[in-house]
Amino acid sequence: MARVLCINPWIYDFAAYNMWIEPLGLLTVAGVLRQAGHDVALIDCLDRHHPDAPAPRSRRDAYGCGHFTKVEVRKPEILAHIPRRWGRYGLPVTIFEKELDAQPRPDAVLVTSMMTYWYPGPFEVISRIKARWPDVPVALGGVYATLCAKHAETYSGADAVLIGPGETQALQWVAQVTGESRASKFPLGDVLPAHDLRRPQGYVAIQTARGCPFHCPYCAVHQLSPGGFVPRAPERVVEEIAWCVKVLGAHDVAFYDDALLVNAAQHIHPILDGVIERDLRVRFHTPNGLHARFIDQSLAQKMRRAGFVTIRLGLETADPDEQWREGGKVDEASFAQAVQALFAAGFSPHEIAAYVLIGRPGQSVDKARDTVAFAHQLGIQVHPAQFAPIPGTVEWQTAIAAGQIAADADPLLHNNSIYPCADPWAWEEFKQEVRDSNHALLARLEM
Ligand code: B12
Ligand code: SF4
Repeated sequence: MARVLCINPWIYDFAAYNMWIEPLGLLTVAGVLRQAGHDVALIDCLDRHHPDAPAPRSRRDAYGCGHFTKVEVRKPEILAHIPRRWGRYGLPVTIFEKELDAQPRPDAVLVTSMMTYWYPGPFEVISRIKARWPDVPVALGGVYATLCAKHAETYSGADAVLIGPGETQALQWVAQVTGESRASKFPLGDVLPAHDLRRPQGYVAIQTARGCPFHCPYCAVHQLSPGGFVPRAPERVVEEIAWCVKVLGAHDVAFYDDALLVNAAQHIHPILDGVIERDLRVRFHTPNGLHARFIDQSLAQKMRRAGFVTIRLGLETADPDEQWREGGKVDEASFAQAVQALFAAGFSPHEIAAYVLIGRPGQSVDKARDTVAFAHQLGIQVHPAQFAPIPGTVEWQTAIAAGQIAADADPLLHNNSIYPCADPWAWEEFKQEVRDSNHALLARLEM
């Protein structure tokens, strides 16, 4: 048995808010190592409920979301021109070091990474681990490690950068560096993520399927899930939700799926039937946009009964030509029908919003205004989602060809908050317009 320490790093950014953040990839890998017989521990730098360093609370926190503690730090040179403060979000460094003091020397350390432009967090963790235990092997995995593998291999200081899904790789790597070879006792897709390693946050993230059958030009899902779209067995998903609710005390569940509603009859319907039959009192949230075209009357009603309260629909654009070019995953008619079905099922305009992607290479602000007007006509709010160029995608190539980003750009420049491919002023003004018109819409609907 090897002693494996897993670490979820801090976020370094201009802004960060906890919207049901969970290091689900790391917990999945931890679950696999644990059931194979290794001794696994977690340090979560984004733990908002740490007893010695609770994160700030505000009256607007809802459903387990909220702010992280922020410490302002000097901006990296490459971001010096951005007139915003940069900082480290999460546990104070002193608390992190105390957490390390409390750990016996591990045989191996696993560090995860999320957004490509958040790499300073993993780097900081790795350098602190190496300063304390120079001989303990450290592996880095996750989204940044996969999408920017060369950068990670060159600069992270990790002994190994493991690319892509980590279940098998982590088992093999731990065996290789510790000599402790353990086989998984169950099929890997059947092992539940180790949600219990995290201090209860009131919510959990659940993923019911890997990958996505669509091919949007700006999305990296096919690099991250090279095995294609792989749904889990609905009964295993219900079991996981039941465990999180009954044993871990979760009240809120955020779906991390890329395509939650695809094959609805075989997938989301039986999952929600299971939730309703087992009377799991929980609220569901979809911070990742849903595909509106799969929402009909019966699904909308079931979503309502099962406890959905945060519904985000991917709209991206209401322009039919652009929709067609994007692969036709959404069109005006099916979007409008979905919204009507949700309202008919009893959802309120406070619970539903459309994501509209902004700041894409060459995108017109006027067309985005039309998209907003379309959503508002249907009676739903709009949440602008700022575009982040992702290496390896079609849109990344477009941005390079337009001279908006260099092929070897520092990943800090992928940050969606700095509008890497567009004029920040135009889109910030647009965002303010959207905020104002959202308020006007809600005020009108409440009259
Ligand atoms: C859930 C999610 C979110 C959540 C937050 C998640 C979080 N924990 O922070 C929310 C909804 C808040 C979010 C927001 C955004 N997101 Co997002 N998100 C995702 C999503 C759908 C799933 C990630 C996930 O948890 N998957 C489930 C786990 C099981 O998979 P995993 O993390 O990859 O882990 C596996 C492997 O990576 C590996 N692994 C992981 N850790 C480790 C560690 C070791 C040691 C090893 C060996 C292996 C390993 O093994 C795991 C199991 O196989 C991904 C897409 C995707 N399919 O990955 C996009 C994705 C990460 N998001 C993306 C984007 C663009 C955004 C937004 C910018 C969207 C927007 N415009 O608003 C915002 C940015 C937020 C911000 N503040 O900057 C991009 C990445 C952008 C980038 N440059 O990095 C992705 C890839 C989607 C895409 N369009 O391609 N997101
Ligand atoms: S539908 Fe969503 S997850 Fe699927 S390819 Fe498009 S953006 Fe990516």
